[in-house]
This record gives sequence, structure tokens and C-alpha cells, in this order.
Amino acid sequence: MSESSFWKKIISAEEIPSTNDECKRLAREGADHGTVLIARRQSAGRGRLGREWDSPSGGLYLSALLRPAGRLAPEDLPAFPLAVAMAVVRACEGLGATGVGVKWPNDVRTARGKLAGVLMESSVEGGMVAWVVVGIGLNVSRPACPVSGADYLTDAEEPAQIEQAAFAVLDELAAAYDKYCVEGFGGVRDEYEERSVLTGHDVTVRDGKGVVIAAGPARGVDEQGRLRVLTGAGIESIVAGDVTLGGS
Ligand code: BT5
Repeated sequence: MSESSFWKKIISAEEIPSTNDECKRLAREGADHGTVLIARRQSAGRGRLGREWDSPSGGLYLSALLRPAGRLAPEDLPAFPLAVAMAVVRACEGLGATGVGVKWPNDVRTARGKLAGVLMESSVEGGMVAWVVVGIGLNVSRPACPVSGADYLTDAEEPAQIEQAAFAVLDELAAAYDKYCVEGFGGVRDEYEERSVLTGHDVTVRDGKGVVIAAGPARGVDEQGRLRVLTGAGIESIVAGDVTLGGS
């Protein structure tokens, strides 16, 4: 598959505050399915739960607009970012990276640190998914001042690498979306489990305020993409939270 058969319009800019915010604005104005925004830098890049995404030049900051038009129901949305994270893992491998895994829900990591993150935002109107904005931040070349806890695809700085990374990510994202629309999370679950850095480890899960909501051995993810943790009260299925390795 080529990204050009799926992605209808790719808009590139030097700097955008947040490609997700801009893509959501375009979505509300009626932009087409398959519209993509790419910035060389972001001045207000966002992570989940109001966190920041450091976005110096040398990284890929991309948001893609999808209009599922009945192919995805609202209940299909929570696990979709996990499938997107797997698509980013595959893209990184296609670019030569090794030892790339996923940390629930949607971090892409190596043993050295976090390579990429996914921020999905959506709008449900009249019980239907009107649009989905998939935001991906991928650390491509190591900047002079690396982000704490981050890893990078390469130490050398070559502008062509960002373009290659963008095409690799868009190809994998298009394939992952088409597959997800047909097979749901079940189609990617085994692969996700194989790549999960949590498998076989004790984990602590906290909510957005830092309160521990579950602790114990990770027991994989279920069909809805929820993290299963074996606690004293039995298996807890976690919908959202931040996970650290080790006990609380
Ligand atoms: C994410 O959030 O990992 C989702 C990041 C999505 C960023 C993309 S860039 C294009 C699009 N436009 C946007 O405005 N956003 C999306 P979360 O799981 O909440 O992780 C955020 C945490 O990752 C921060 O609190 C930092 O600890 C860490 N972090 C921030 N910048 C980083 C970077 N460049 N590399 C690695 N880790 C980073």
C-alpha cells in the first residue's frame, strides 16, 4: 500500500502550536477523511491528560483525520490507539529500529526510553463516530538537548529522515486503520501482547491525579484493549491510567 492511495491531502508546516488542535479545527470545518497535518515543530504539543509533548525540530509531529462513516462504532474507539501504537512500532522497525515495544496503553518504547506517543481525539454525533484525529509524535533525530526519558531513532540529523519516517508511519497507519475497521482490536491483540513491555511484570496503575488504582502482575490486555492486572481482589480491567513497572 502507498500512503498516497489512502491519504488525500498532506499539509506540511514549519511550526504549528499543536497539530491535533489544528486538525480538530479542520475536522469541525468539514475537512475530508484522509487529511494529514505535519509540523516540523510544535510550540504547544500535547500529550494525554493535559501533559506536554516536547516538540523540537528533528521530530515527527503528525495528525491524521479519519471519518469512519459507520466503519467504527463509538465502542470501538478506546482500543484504537493501541492498534495505532502497534502501527508506529512497525513503522519504526521498517526504518531500522530494533527492540521496539509498546507500553500500555499507547507508548512506543525501547529499553533506552520513549520513542513515540499517540494522542487520539474524536467526536461522536448522534451515536455515530463523526471524526477521529490520530496524533503521533515520533522522536526521529536526537536534538542538542534530549528530552528526559526519551529515545530517538537516530543520533544523526538529516532532514530526509523525517520525511521517510512520515511516509512509513502513514503507510502503517492506513493499513492498521483498514484492518481495525474489519477485525477490531482482536486482529492486533496477539501482536500487541507479544510487544508489551509489561508482560510478566508487576505494575502499578495510577489515575490522572496520581492515585493508585491497581497494583500487581500484568495479565495482558482484553478484547477491548483494557489492561488486566491481578490484584488481591482478582483481575481488574483498567480502562485508563498511567502504568509504572514495579510495585506501589
Ligand atoms: C503521549 O502522551 O505520549 C501522546 C503524545 C502525542 C504527541 C502528538 S505530536 C502530534 C500531535 N499533536 C499534539 O499536540 N500531540 C500529538 P502521554 O502518554 O501523556 O505522555 C506525555 C509524557 O511523555 C510527558 O509527560 C513527558 O513525560 C513525556 N514526553 C514529553 N515529550 C516527549 C518526547 N518528545 N519524547 C518522549 N517523551 C516525551
